Amino acid sequence: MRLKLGWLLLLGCATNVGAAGHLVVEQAWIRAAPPDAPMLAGYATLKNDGDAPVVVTGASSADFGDVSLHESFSENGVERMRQLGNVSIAPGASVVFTPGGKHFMLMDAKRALKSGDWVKIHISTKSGTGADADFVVRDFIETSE
Ligand SMILES: [Cu+2]
Repeated sequence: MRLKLGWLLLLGCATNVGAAGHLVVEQAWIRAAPPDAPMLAGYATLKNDGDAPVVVTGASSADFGDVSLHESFSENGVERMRQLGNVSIAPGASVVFTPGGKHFMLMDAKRALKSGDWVKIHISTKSGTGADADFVVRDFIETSE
């Protein structure tokens, strides 16, 4: 632990001495959709490899007029979605955004996106600088995990 903190200070990553959260975005992708789709959905694993909680407050992208955090749920057998509030991630924990659950709702696309394209999305956090992530556009592959 002492060694790790030492490294942080050495690299100048820590803006204040002490515990800090650190957001890492993995396996980020956007589900490919027909060109006339009114919205797209993005998914990723958000990991906190810092030693304080990370609170995700929102997201934005130059490629979309609006990006928000959503969660799908089913109510009386009907699939619906709602706006998510802040998403808190404990140190060492991950939150998975995945089809049927949490997702990034991407509205008002500024350009046509097809399978294989990349989109940069900024994920904002309450303290700190957040994270920039590259999302690849691809078809949904059903996995049996
Ligand atoms: Cu949604």
